Parts: sequence; structure tokens; C-alpha cells
Amino acid sequence: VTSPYELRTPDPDAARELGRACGVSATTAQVLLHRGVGDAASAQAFLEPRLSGLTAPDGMADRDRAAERLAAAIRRREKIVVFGDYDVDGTTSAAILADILEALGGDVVAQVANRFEGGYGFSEPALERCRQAGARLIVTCDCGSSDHARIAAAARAGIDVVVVDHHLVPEEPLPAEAFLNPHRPECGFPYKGLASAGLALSLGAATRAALGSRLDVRQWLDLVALGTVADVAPLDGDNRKLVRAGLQRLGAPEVRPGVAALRESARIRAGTPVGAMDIAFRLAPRLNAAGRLGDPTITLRLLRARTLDEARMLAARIEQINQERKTRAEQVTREAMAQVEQVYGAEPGSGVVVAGEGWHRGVVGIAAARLADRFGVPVVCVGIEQGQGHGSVRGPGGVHLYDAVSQCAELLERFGGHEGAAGLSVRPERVERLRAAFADATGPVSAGGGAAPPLVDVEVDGSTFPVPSAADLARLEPVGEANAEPLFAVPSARIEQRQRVGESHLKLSLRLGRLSFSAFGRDLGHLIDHLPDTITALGHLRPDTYRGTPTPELHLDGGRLLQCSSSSPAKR
Ligand SMILES: [Mn+2]
Repeated sequence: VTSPYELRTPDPDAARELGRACGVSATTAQVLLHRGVGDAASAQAFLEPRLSGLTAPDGMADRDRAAERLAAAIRRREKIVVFGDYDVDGTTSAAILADILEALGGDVVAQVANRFEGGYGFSEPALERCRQAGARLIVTCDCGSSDHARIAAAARAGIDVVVVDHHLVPEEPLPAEAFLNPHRPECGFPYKGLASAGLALSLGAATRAALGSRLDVRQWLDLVALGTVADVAPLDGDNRKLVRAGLQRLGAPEVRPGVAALRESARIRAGTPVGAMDIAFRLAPRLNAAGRLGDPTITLRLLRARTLDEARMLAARIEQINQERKTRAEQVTREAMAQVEQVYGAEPGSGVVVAGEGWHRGVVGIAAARLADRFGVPVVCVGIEQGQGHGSVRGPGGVHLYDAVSQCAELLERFGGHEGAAGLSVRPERVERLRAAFADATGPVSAGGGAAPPLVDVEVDGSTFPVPSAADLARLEPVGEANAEPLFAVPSARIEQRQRVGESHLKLSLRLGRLSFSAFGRDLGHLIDHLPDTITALGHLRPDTYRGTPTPELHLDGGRLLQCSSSSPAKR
């Protein structure tokens, strides 16, 4: 019998010793060893990241210049418009700077980009809105790095622009008053992973210092965590320190009204731990929903709400929009899947392009990601509205999507993106030619079946490698980009109880020796009667806070993470 997974070579003696030195289980220590964190001192530093260890900001190009300009605007009572992009990093960075500048006495208006009026970034309509708000100074958050024309136009109109962004920098110099971006070649700040939310906090702190204020800017770390995790920024270095501190604030009993209302919507109890995966799967999709379907101003207002009543009202609106987002995403996904099978068959051999009239452009990215998951090939999903196609490109990994799309450039009106995701505009009559070009650019890829077996960090056996405690799991946080959530295998776990939960989910009570713990399978409810009594379960351990005290629960992420043990026949 071939193993359904590959196991990284364990070192039980070293794991036990490191675990004892750091006060964590051998299982957690084994995960650290796999990450190359081998000695007790570096393990402690990893497990307990501290804000005091943040990189000194001195080398950051234009940070002082930007802070001086903001401080001057506050002293002179100039109208400041803080303008953010419409995604979570954009709205949180705008909320952070708007809040801080206001707390420092500034005359501030906060605005965000709109997908349907000007699109992402600092567009022409966006500049016009800032002018109408009476801006003397504009601070662009999470956008601006490539908006030379609008920034020059603002300057001609006597409006200074400070840019706070982390997107790649074109070579042409930006006509901004100050330009904060760690990717500027002349930026001497050594850590390059900050998202705009982290940059916004840093600029807020510099402005506070320039004004000699004692304002404690740590109170905005919760928003830094939301923006950084939602933006899939690397969770290493300074981001690890910022996000860990931010997660603690997101989970605290006392939080800002917007976070309290958002937690209620996501059914996260006050005072229970919040992890990076909670942001990625429960909080960020809600914060993104309004921007996807309509007006992200609702999200900005939620983040800045002053009272719980106001925040709950906004969160309820977001909940409605999020439901609609789900419904539309499901509909587009269903139609797109049928189209793949019709055009390419059940196992496409290279990248696929699907397009549909009326597919909402706010959800084509979600559908593309699901299709890439399902078929194991890169996917372009195009929504056609008013004779124009807007598409999102997602893949299973292994194909550089921006490069692939670049090879189709002559068929496209616009495109952009990076290795892991891209977007494009295409005329509907060119979709057929795009199919051929995208297949050439991506293929052949072995669909689905070619995927490598999952690489398991630790086989949990209940003795040498016990189930790590919820406290251990919290010390690995934040997990995600650049700090992968460890994958565990539990061989020969006995199913003691099985039940469906919600519409389609599966909940198992598993026993391993004397230990019992629960497992949760999203959308795996259909397996309930098809599992033998003893299974090998694969998944990620996350704290389950349903009963108050957090206990580790195994999350069976998708079908391949739950394997029936073929050597253990079903017996009842
Ligand atoms: Mn960003």
C-alpha cells in the first residue's frame, strides 16, 4: 500500500530536547526543527516575537519628509484627504492614517477607491473626488506608485501628494511630495515585506514624533494585522512581530467597535484567540465583500466606527452583501465548471479560459481560484458586461501567472498582476483566441493527478508526538505566507462519533490511544457514511473555541486531507 502522504523525517530526541528548553510539546518543537529553527535561543525568539525587535525605521526613504509634511498640514489645519485602495490592505491603511492624523488634531477626510468608478488605485475619478472634498494634501494608501499622471495633475492644482504603498515601482520618478515604498531602489529600510497597513502605522508613528505627541499608536495594530494577512504579505521578520501583536488585540475582550461587530458577524467570541487563518477565511472576506459588489466605503466606515451601534448597523449591511457575494460566486463557479467540462473535458491538459455574460466581475477571482483547485490547471475566468470582459487569473501554483498572461498581451486591452494572481481586460470576440494563446503559455500541465503527495510535518501518535496544545499553536502564529501552517497526520485514528454540521460539513470525534479530539471537514459532509471506523486523518490543527476554552481541532482541508486507511477495514 503506497502512503497517501510524504512524511518529513522526524528527529524525536532533538524535538524532545528543544521542546523542553522552550516549554512547548515535542510536536511543536519538531515543526520548528523542520523550519531550521534548531537552537533554544532562536526558537524562543521565534515563539515570542516582540515589537521591541522591530527594525529601526531610519533608513526608510522619505519617511521623515512625509511625516514633516503631515505635521505641517496638521499645524496649519489644512484639509487632508487620506485615500485608500478598495481591498483590505487599502481600507485598513487608510483607516489607520485617517484615525491617527485625526487623533493628532488633523482635519481629515477618508476615502477609498471604487471598482465601478475609476477602478483600483488613484484614478482620475478618485482625484476628482479628493478635489471636491477640498484636499490641500492627499495621502494615497496602498496605491499611487504608478499613478504619475494623477499625482502630477494634483500638483498642478496646488495639492501635495504623499504616497504610502508597497506595489512595485516603475523606474520613472514619481512627482509626489513624499513617496514611502520599501521597493524604491533608494529605500534603505532592509525589511521589504511590509504591507501598506504596516507602512501606514510607521508613518503615523513618525508624524506623532514630529508633533511631539504621546499618542500610543499600538492601538491600531489590530488593523495592521487585518491588512497584512489579507494582503498575503510574508509573515516573517517585522510582519511576524506586528501581526502577532495585532492578533492579540483582535482577540482581546475590549476592541474597537468595528472589530467587535465584525467578530460578532464571524461568530468569533470576545476573548478567544484569533489566528491568521481566521483573518484569511472569516474576517477578510467580509471586509472585501462591499468593495467586490459595490461601495467599499461601508468597510472604511466600519473600521472607523465610533460606537457599537453604528458598527453593528454597518456589519449587518456587510453581512447582506457577503451573502450576495457567496450566492453570485457559487452561481459563476457552477456555470464556469460546466463550461470547462464542455470545452476542455473533465481533465484539461493546460490552462483554461472561461467566459460568461453577466458573470459579476467582483466574484470572477473567487470562481477562478475554485476552478484552479478543482482542475489543477491555471484558470482565466472572464465576466462580460456591456461588451467588455474583465477576467481574473488564478492557478494551482507552479505556473508564473503574470508571465503567462504577458504572453497573451496582444489579445488584451489591459493586464497586470504577479506570480500568484493576475487580472486582465479582453474583448469578448477575442476569448476564443485567448483560449489558444493561454493554453500555449501554460501547457502542458498534468491536471490534478500530477500533484505531489502532501508533505506532512509531524505524524501525531499521542505519545512521542502528542497533539500540541492550543497555547502551542498560538505561539506559532501568525501562520500563512512565509510561515506555512504545519500539516499533521494522525494515522489510525478511531472514529467515535460522526455528524453533519451546518449544510455540508462534517464533524468527527477521533480517538488516538487515550486521547480524544475533534476533527472538522468543511464541505465533507457527504463522506459521513463512507468512512471506515479507523482512518488516517490529515489536516491543520487550529484552536476550537466553541465551548469557550480553546482546544485543538483537526481541520481536514479538502478531500485529499482525509484519507481512508486501506489497511484498516471498516468494522462497526
Ligand atoms: Mn497591499
